[in-house]
Amino acid sequence: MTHDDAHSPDLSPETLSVHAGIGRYENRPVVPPIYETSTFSFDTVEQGAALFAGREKGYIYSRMGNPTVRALENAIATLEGGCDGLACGSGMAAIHTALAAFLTAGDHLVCSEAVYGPTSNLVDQVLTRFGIETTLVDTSDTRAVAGAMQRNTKVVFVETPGNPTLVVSDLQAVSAIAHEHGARLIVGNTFMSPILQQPLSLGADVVVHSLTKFLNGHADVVGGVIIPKTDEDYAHLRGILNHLGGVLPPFEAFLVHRGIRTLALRMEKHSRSALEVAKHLEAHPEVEWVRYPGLESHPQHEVHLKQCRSGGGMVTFELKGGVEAGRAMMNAVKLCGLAVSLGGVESLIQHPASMTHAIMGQEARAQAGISDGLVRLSVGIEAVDDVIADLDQALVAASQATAHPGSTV
Ligand code: LCS
Repeated sequence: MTHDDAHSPDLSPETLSVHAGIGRYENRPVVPPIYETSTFSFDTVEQGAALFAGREKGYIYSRMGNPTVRALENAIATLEGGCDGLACGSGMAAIHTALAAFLTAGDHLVCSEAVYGPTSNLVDQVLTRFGIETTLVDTSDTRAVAGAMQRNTKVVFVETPGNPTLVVSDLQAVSAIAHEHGARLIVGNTFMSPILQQPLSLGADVVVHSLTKFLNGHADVVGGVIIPKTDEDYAHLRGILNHLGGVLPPFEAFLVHRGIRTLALRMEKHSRSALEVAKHLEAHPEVEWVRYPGLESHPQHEVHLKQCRSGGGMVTFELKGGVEAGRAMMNAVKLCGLAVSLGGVESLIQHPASMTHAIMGQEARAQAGISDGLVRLSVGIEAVDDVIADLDQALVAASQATAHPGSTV
C-alpha cells in the first residue's frame, strides 16, 4: 500500500477534497481500508530494529503511525498546502500538542482573546503552570498584536474568525509581526476549513483544526489535526505527539476522511445559507445585531474577503430582548438542534456565555466581546427556507415570552 499523494496541489480545492490522500492499496479499493490494529508485526528482529532506527520505513505501532490515519493526514495536508499532517484525538489535543511543541518554560505566547473557551483556559490556566506566560489580545487589531510582542515571544496563536465573536484577524499582517520577532504563527482554521481559507499561504507556520467540526461534517467524531509548513516542524511535532500520545484512532480517521470528500460542496452550501440567514436576521425587528464575516456590516468584512473565499457557516446575533429573549428563542427552535459543537450537516444553536465559553468566566468573556445575550448559530445544509422559518417561529415565541418595549410581534 502507499499513501503517496500523487495529486498536484494545482488541482482545485473541490477536486482535491474528493481525491486527496486516497492512495493505492493491495486489492485496489477506491476507498482507503480501515487498519483497525494497534500494532504491526516484524518479519525478523533485525527488521524491527531497522524500523525503530529509521533505517527502514514502515508501520510499527499505531500511536506512532497507522495507514488509515496517514491517509487522512495526507488529505488535509494537501488541502492546506502543508508538508504533512498529524491527526489528534481532539481539537484540544491538537492545540495542546502544537503549543507544547513550540513553547518552553520561560517563553511567552500571544493569543487571540476571542477563541474557543477551553483554548483560552488552556493557555491562561494550564500552560502558566508550566512557566509559559500568555498575553490575550484582540488580534484583529494589528497594532495591539505588535504591542503585545516580547523578547521571549515564541508563538502567536490566532483563531480567525474567532469563536464565537467571529472577529477576523489579518493573517498576512499578523504573520509579518510574528516573524519579525522570530515567533511562529499558529492559526486555528476550524471555522473556515481549508476550502475557504489556507493560512499557510498567508504566512502561518502551522494550522490546527478541530476535525470534529466542518472537516468531518457529520457530528459523529471528535478529532483534531496539526498541519505544519516545514518538514523540520513536522518531525518535531511527530516526536512530541508520540510522547504526549493524543492520537486519532483509525476508525475515526476513516470517518473524517469520508467526510472530507464532500467538504467543498458542504462549505459552499454552509456559506450560501449562512449569508441568507444573516441577512434575514439583520432585517428582523427583534434582532439587535448580527455578526457574520460575509455581511458588509461586519467590522473586518474586507479583511475577511481578502483572505477567505466566503463567510462560512457560523452566524452570531443578539436579540433586542437580550439574554432572556435569546434563551426563550433557543428553547423554541424545532428544526435547529440546541447543542454545542458546529460544522455538521445539521443546524445547531447554542448560548456561549452559559455553555462553550462559560469556563472563561464573566470578566474574560466581557474582555473578549462575548456578551451574555450572544446566540451562536451553526447553519447546516438543510433548505435555507426551512432554517429561516424555524428561526422566525422561535423569534415569535421569544418575543411573546419576553415582551419588551419596542417589541413589534
Ligand atoms: N478550536 C475551535 C475553534 C473550536 O471551536 C473547538 C471546539 C476546538 C478548537 C476544540 O476542538 P475539540 O477538542 O472539541 O475537537 N469547539 C466547540 C464549540 O464551539 N462547541 O463545542 C465544541
